[in-house]
Amino acid sequence: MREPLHMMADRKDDADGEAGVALKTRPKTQRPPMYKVMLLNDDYTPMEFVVHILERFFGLGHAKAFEIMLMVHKKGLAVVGVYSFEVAETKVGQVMDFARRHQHPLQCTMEKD
Ligand code: TYC
Repeated sequence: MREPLHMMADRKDDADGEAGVALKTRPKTQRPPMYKVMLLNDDYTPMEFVVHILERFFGLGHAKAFEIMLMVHKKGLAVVGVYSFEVAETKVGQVMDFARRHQHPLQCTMEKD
């Protein structure tokens, strides 16, 4: 049976017989913030082009890419992945560049998860 923390506070480390120092001091581990990358629907970008983008830049298989493209088409937008800031920024840049080079108005954005 463990005793309340306030009673253990002024005793020597192992007085409770648990040698529990490492477990009791639990420093807050900081995880980096994550970012959702989203595709937005529009009326002009061809469906196959969006599927190609999802395969090429997000590593999705064809079936999954098609499914997410359809979700964007129907709902207006969808999250296509969640990444660290730098990776998310790179993906957004790659998609926007590729769409612009092919003269499609496709929009890709990111926001904090
Ligand atoms: N709505 C487009 C069309 O009907 C297809 C589309 C899907 C466009 C997803 C953008 O992010 C998008 N051709």
